[in-house]
Amino acid sequence: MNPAAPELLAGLRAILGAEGVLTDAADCAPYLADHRRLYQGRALAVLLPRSPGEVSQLLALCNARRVGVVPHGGNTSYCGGATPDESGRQVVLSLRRLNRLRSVNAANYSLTAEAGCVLAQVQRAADEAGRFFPLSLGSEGSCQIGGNLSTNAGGTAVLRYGMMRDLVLGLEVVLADGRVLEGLSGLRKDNTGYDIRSLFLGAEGTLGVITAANLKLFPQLHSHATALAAVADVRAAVMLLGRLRDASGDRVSSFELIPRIAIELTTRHIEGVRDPLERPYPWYVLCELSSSSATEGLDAVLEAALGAALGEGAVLDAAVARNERERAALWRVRENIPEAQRREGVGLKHDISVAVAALPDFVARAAQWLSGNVPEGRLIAYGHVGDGSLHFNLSAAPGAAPEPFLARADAVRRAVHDLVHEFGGSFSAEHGIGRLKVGELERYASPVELALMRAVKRAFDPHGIMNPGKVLREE
Ligand code: S2G
Ligand code: ZN
Repeated sequence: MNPAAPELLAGLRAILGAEGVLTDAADCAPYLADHRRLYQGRALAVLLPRSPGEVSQLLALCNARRVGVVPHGGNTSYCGGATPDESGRQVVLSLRRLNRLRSVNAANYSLTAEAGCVLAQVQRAADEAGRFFPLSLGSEGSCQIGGNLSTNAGGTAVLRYGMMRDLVLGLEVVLADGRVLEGLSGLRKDNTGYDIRSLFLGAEGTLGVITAANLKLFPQLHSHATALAAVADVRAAVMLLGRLRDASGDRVSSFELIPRIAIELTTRHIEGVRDPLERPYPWYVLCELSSSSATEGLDAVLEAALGAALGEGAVLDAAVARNERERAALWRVRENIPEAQRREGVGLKHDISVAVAALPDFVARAAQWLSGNVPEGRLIAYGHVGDGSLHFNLSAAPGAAPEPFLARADAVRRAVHDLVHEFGGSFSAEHGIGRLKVGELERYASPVELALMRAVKRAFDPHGIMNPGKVLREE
């Protein structure tokens, strides 16, 4: 432990109390490894502030001592964004105890939550106020609002409601030097100078610590129509999206691509999941219409649109949910794809996006490269077609040796990301950069973008204490 540590820890305990500073190895362990177990870090301490004031004081102290601070939310990052490095010189700042729901304003359609609030807690609070908070993720039972904001989370309702960036009315942020940006106004219109607050959304804790947010609420949904439609290929899926948007008065709230292999993996590995259709098809789409009106007859709209598509061969088969239980069963297939892939064995993940209309060509080109270069891999391309965003994952074929398959990871990542770049797409559609994709950002961001990002980082965090090594390499 470095010689200055005892004094620093004493200063931190004076701010946070003994219970707010963890140093015992067992207490710290849950904060030192990422969700995917890609990284195993070490920390001087794990800090648990209970108020923005405590965050302000601890950051001022760490900034003065040049001690790296790693903000930590629900630890559901796919890129190691909340895990300290191996030096043992950084502190982890957990927002877990900064979790008050400060206010719910139904008339203003807004809610103010502290960063440590779990997403499901915010969804419930909105519902109890007769409103709806639309961010929906598989990890909603454990991910925290601060992490959702810091990674600009997406999920399965982006098509209708946008990403987390689109759901924010205001932010409270503590800067590296302890100053507090008070920006929690519930205003929908405020054109007064630079949009400073937006810089913190998706910054992954590298510019400051988000301690609270004023979030947009929406009218509660009173009707859904949900179906799993079988299609021949990705092009048919994209065409079906347009068809349903037109037929429903743009009521499509989710539109998720599911390849045949994902049906096989979820029925194999996930308790209670069955194939919703009688026979296998190459591709499927889970589509959902929703409305805050109970009298729009969305079921009839969906059935008519799918019926017409079936008649023309644009859709090969379909299962329309007749009740809430069947709707939940269809969603269970989709939401368990990541877990089913994990249980199947070793895999490679790519979180990409291209223009929606370019998806068919991209998938065809990438699949062709993979079949020629990774014969032992099985493509699992699934996810948010409506946003042009796919989880372009590979699973090792049954019987394939894990090591040689994983040894191909760099070559596969390079080929997939270079192709995404050729299509003008993004190599990180949802999951951010964290530590895992720092090199990819340097490769694909333009020199102007990188120069501006570095200028912002220097301006907001001149001593580089905020989540060092994440998003941008340490200077
Ligand atoms: C999703 C999972 C990411 C992955 O949409 O379920 O973000 O690569 C994810 O499995
Ligand atoms: Zn996703």
